[in-house]
Amino acid sequence: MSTFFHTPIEQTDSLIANALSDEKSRQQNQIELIASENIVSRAVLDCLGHEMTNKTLEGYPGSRFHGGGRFVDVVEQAAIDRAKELFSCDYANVQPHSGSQANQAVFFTLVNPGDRVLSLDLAAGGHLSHGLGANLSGRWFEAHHYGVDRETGLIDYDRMEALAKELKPKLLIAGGSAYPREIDFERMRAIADKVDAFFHVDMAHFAGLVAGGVHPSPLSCADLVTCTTTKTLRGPRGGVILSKNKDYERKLQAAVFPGVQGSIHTQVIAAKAVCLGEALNASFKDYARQVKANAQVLAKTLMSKGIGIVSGGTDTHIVLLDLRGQNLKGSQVEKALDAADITSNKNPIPFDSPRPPEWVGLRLGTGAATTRGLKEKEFAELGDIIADLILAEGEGKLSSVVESAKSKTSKLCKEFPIYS
Ligand code: DSN
Repeated sequence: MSTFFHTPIEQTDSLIANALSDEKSRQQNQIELIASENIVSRAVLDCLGHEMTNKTLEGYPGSRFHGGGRFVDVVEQAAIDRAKELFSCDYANVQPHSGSQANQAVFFTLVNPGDRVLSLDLAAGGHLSHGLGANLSGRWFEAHHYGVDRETGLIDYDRMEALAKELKPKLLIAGGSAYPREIDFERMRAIADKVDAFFHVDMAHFAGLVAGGVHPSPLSCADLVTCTTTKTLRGPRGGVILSKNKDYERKLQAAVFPGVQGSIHTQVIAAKAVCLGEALNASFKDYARQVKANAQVLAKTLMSKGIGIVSGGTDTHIVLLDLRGQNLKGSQVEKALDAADITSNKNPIPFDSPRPPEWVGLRLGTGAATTRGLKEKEFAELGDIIADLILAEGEGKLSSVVESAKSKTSKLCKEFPIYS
């Protein structure tokens, strides 16, 4: 049995070991621009591969359904305390296995099946767990959507208010996956109050910017706030629920467990505690400021080369490209960038087709490459590389620029190594 406890994966499962090794090399040798990704610290990785994964526990610190939980209690309590300190709030639940499950727990707490909810349209940057028909949230709740202004790409708050007055939703939701601008939380709170709705903010994407003090916090406006610890917060995959006060504490605790989940992912909660601790360090503010500055340089560089940017810029880490000017689909450009070792994802732009192959947007994000150490100079260079690839692809001449783009990307990867 001793081999079972000590033999490394390279000697037990070559298929998976090789895929793990290839994935690590891919990350080392590609510039990651997917907005929902980041690069976690060694300390976060140490938690994710730790023996704590063996521990089964249900319930909350000090009140568990299984024995032997005293060290996990230390970890979970630290994660809760750090989340509360980081976001200046009185309630935090760090158990949700994902952002979607955190959102499910919010639905469970605030509304009943069949109730109306009003959230950002998916094509305008919303998230599938906010009422998409194919998602449980859209099956169990009557979801309606507000959108953005066709000209400016900014949320149309007047239309949102008119819709809220007409539909009288029980829940108004802010946030999503691809809206690049700051959201007017105060205006949304006022709209929710006018129709007696709850107000939920899903800050999964920009939580790290809030933590770093470069984005307004929704905590004082929203009834409940959810986020992931992935993305700009730069931690493990998983969700968190936050509230400024303890008004919903009892309901939320029960909504997460046993409402939507059973036992916790103990090793992930340890990793969440570590990432929240890292975000409390002064250096995290520098990182957050740099993420935003890099996104602004990237957007400006691309615009200067004639590439359309939804809303004409960004206030966050997200830069959403509108490829109609080059007559290209997002999937084509995703592939063109991949050929030069730059990772991105096709995305709808506002009013886009519901069919992914027809989407004419591409979403970029600056979190991961900022963690890697790239600053304004390198993001301007990346903007030039990306623009060259897009313009060449639009003219059917991609092969003429790929090799040179690839060697520039490779140089950046070598200059800013990860996990080496
Ligand atoms: N919502 C997906 C994204 O933004 O890419 C995954 O988190």
